[in-house]
Amino acid sequence: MAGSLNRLTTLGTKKTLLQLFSANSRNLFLKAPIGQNFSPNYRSYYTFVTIKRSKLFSRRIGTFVALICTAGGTGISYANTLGFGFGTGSSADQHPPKAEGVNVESAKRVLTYEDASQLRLTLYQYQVCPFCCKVRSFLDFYGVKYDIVEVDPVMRRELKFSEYRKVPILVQKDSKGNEIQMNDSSVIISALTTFMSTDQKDLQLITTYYPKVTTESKSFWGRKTVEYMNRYNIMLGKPGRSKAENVHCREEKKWREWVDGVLVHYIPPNIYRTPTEAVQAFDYISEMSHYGSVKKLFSKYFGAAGMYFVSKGLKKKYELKDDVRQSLYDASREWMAAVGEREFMGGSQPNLADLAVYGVLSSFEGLDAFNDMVRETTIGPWYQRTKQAVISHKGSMNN
Ligand SMILES: N[C@@H](CCC(=O)N[C@@H](CS)C(=O)NCC(=O)O)C(=O)O
Repeated sequence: MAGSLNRLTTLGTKKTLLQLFSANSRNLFLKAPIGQNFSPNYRSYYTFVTIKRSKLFSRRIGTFVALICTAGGTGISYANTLGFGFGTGSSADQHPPKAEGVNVESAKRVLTYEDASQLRLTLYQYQVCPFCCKVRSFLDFYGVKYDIVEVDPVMRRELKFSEYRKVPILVQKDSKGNEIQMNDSSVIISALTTFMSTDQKDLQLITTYYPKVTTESKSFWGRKTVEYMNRYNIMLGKPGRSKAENVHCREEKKWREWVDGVLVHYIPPNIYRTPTEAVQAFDYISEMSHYGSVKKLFSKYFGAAGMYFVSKGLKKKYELKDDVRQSLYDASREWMAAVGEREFMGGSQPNLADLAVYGVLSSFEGLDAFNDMVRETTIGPWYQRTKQAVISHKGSMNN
């Protein structure tokens, strides 16, 4: 099956951003061409799709403004992501008690050929958003094919079809052209897991199990906050799980909540810890997001400067230690203590908690914060095992 997969082969954005913004530009933010072979070294299992853009700005002055906005916007979107509160809130801030370390295999969830043939998925994402990385790690592990639309973090025009203004969004298009939209990384993962592991194959119906709750934010910016109920619940429909399976499900759910409520908030204060690290992080973000050279330069300095200061606020908000690395190390150690002697928390294969922790950590793999964490804790071997399982689609029906 691997041979038939599409993947991103080269970075298709050859024009500079100045050219792209010039009066004659018709297709802004062209994405990469489509290749045919899957490389196990490449992290994901997808095809980039091209979004046609109408002219955004016709004058070069627009370029300058747009670049500054992009840098700032990337930072603000990322800060919003992680609950800094530019009009959005975060959920699941509960710190779970220590896991019992249950020694039971997670029930094998497999995507059958029949299920897979029903799925035509498109992921709207930012390449380095931890929540998007989490969804990709899930899809890749199960060998689910999907297209990717990289969203521009400032204009977010690619999301204009949706009321929900965050990424990831996963859209399923059935053979009749009906579209089903799934929002929120954890809802996406829970809904697809429900689809895979039960007789319920009506994805539209499954999404109704995760109803939207909108609350008015009390913040100065006063925007509405959208949350989804049951987001960590797999809807099995019928009882009859063994006691051990129930314990396993509770453990898996608790640690998935921990990822969104705790772990993810430790990332920005660590990757933007010093001005040098902030520049390194923005270099990485622009590289991974395939920014053009001018956009890269602006995002590197404006974005890095902005996020350096924003991350100080996040450090305070989420009560990280003075030396923020220590909080990251504590989190890694806590996770490894929960995994215990097991190969994965899920036993001999990753469960949804393994995939969530891996996905979120993979968003800053290679940066100083990541390397320090691997050096100072025992998380490295587990991380590599999980990565291997994800990139080789260990959860797919072929394995
Ligand atoms: N709870 C959501 C959080 C998603 C999120 O915050 N995404 C960020 C990008 S990493 C975003 O779209 N931020 C834009 C904004 O908040 O305006 C999830 O798990 O998917």
